[in-house]
Amino acid sequence: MPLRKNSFKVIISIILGIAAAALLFSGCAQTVVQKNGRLQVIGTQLCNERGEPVQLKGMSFMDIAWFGDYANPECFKWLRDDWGCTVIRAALYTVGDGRFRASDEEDDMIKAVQAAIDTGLYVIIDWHILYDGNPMEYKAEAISFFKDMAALYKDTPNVLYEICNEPNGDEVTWSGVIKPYAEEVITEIRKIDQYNVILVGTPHWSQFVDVPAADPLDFDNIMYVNHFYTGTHGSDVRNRIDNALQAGLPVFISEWGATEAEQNTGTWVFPVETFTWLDFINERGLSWANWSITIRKEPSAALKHIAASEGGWDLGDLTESGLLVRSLIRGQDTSLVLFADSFETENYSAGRWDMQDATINHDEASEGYAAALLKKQSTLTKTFSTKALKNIRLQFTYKTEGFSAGDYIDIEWFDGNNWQQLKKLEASSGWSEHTLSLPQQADNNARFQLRFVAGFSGQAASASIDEVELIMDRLN
Ligand code: IDC
Repeated sequence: MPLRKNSFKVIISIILGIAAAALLFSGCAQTVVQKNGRLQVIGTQLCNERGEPVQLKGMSFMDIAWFGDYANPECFKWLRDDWGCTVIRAALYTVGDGRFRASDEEDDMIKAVQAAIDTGLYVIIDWHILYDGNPMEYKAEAISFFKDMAALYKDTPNVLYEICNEPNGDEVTWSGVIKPYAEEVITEIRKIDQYNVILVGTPHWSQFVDVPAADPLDFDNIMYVNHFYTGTHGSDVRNRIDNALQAGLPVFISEWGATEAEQNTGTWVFPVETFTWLDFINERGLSWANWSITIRKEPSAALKHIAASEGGWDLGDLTESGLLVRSLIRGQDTSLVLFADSFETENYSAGRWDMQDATINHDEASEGYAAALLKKQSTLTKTFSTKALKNIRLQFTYKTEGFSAGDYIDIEWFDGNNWQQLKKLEASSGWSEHTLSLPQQADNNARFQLRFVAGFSGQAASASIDEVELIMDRLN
């Protein structure tokens, strides 16, 4: 009897084990692909297989060849479950390191697509032309690549093809170059895969999305691509999107950034302009992918270099862009954590602190392996526009050592003209966590700053600050 009971138990646990493994990547609920099946384009609208409108939201990878480590099922699962992504764009640069290289990297694409299939996400196979602004330059390679992809994925509803990221250059006109290129490539794809949606780049780095209206493509399930960067592009580009839609062109935003298009290091994110843009595209039900999942040190990178390739990121692993975009994908208007830093990245620009005599403490940390260290006369300052934001909360943890009577840390904020005191912190021998609410004058303030100031009488005193977050709500 005990034996039978045990083998019964073993069988049950094997069955449960298999079921658990199957559920790990699909999750309990239906995935977006299970729910919607094969996509189709009806009028200007992306629809599911029942003809109901769908809006996909998600992240573009910067380069699956360089950052392919992150294109794995665990990472995609995190992007799906924590961020709410329904689409991943796998960018494969045609030219990189000064040479044509896409054909060598088909395996990276296949791996990325498989990770999306395993996690039930839609995935865009992006032929990422950029330096090679004329798609005709590697047309033969593009055709061979997309024939391979179509043969592999013709029966896979997860897949969308993007055949030329950003055509650019004066001679690269719609009717003269891009349309003839698209006709050839689409014809070859359609011989193999008759249904999966195909995205077509438009002139001038995919900003002139209305230009094809005068001379559209004659295929089904085609969408025209628009790209924008909220720190660079404004109402001109939005008007072109509206013109395109009014002329009956389906539009897909396969890449947008909450930063400037050029990856300059001035202002990193543009929350106000980003809200304006995202309201605009969400009102029109347009699908989108944000640039980008990468740990590269650049404003549009969503991840700091400490972010593990398997996901599981805490907010301190995300850059300002990553934090803002995550909240947008999740559809959050309140309790937005728009800045989170735990100093693991030292002077890595993602934290962008102004540290006057403050340093990094590697011996003490509330979590991780580093914190900011204040000594006599040091300050730690963060500048962060709160435009279009309200109810600013500051969260942090701190610990002191060697304080004499009268030593303190001042927390101050800048109202645009003067520094105001928020709180005076006393000695604390253990880590002590705080959330402080800022007064209303801190709302909607383009010149907002925040600082920790060491009010220490001698060199013996020090304070460590860690896990700093700024939390806020949208104003409107
Ligand atoms: C940028 C990357 C950057 C890289 C550069 C060239 O962020 O790390 O050095 O490409 O490879 C685009 C392009 C996209 C750009 C992005 C940001 O589609 O490839 O990525 N951008 O500059 N169009 C407008 C902006």
